[in-house]
Amino acid sequence: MAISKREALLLLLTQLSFKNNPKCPPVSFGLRQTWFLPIKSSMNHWWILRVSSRVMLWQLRMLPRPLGHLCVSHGFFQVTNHGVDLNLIKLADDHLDQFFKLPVEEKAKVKRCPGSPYGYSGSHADRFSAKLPWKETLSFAFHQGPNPVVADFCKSKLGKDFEKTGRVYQKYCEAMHNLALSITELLAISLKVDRMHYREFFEDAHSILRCNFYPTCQEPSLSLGTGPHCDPISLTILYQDQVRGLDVFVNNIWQTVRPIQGALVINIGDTFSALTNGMYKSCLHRAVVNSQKERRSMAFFLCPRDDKVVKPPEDLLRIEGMTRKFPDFTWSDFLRFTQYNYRPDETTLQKFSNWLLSADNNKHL
Ligand SMILES: O=C(O)CCC(=O)C(=O)O
Repeated sequence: MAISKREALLLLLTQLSFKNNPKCPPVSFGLRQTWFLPIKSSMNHWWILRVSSRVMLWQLRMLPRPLGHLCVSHGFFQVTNHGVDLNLIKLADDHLDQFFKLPVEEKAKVKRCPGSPYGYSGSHADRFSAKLPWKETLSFAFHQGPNPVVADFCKSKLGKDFEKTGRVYQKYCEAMHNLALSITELLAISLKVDRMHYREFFEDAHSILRCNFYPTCQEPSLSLGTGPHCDPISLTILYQDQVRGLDVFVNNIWQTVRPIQGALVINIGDTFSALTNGMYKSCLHRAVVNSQKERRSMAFFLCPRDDKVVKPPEDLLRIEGMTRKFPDFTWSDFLRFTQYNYRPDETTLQKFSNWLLSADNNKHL
């Protein structure tokens, strides 16, 4: 990647503060005040670069460059100083236990129905007949509107005791939705397309919050919390507690995403990858378990409204001189396709495209 003299000078000046972190591929940068620039070294090692506030203006100009670079490579990064109230994140984490420590018969009141992504599931047993994940999940549907959908869900299904929990997750989803829109803006800048293009596309998003609880496991080497998969959705914002568990498959090896206090892990999903005509990658990842400590995480999945047509902006195709890699599709069709298959992986989007384009496609999944 060619860089200007000024950028080269900046890199040179700041090399002293480089922190070599080969085990941690996803890099961090802040959306406010303190910025971390991701730089990939020639040895495929990843660096976290903390840039002092004195070079703020340069950072603003430079951020989209490395951001684009890592999205082309694997699409995982961490954000600090993201503006989401850390007390809200802590509160949401605290409320996980209030639900997951309930007796099984109570949790079963919100049991996920087959085919639905919402509600409680102990190990996704309804979807998988083998290699069951070592985890429990609670998922909520979220969209902005006059009714607080998450709070209403908790209240109606779990009763009065969970009204506060519902309000916490409602606020959490609203904060994640806003952050997700800001990130789509940064991604648009990094792609040199109209800054508002993706923000407007996702403004009426119908997203999902999935809370994950991974109990300790006596035989962690024989089990996985979440098996290897790619996210079919658009963007994931993951909060993970301080227990390591998230791995990303980069450069043909599994690499741990080390938890950073206060940071959120962002990754590109298949649908956003399609919105960039495959330029930005949706990468295989998994969650491992351990015998010592329980682990908690919350994944906010940004999804387009069901009927929105997913296609890359014309500007991008023109700037990059690309031809279309995937046909137009709607999120609801893609979601249904993934539900009828095993875990989505790096081949799923292409298989879906092939299916859409195939002559015998009668559009009935
Ligand atoms: O818990 C994690 O770290 C990852 C969870 C995940 O990948 C998922 O819920 O899809």
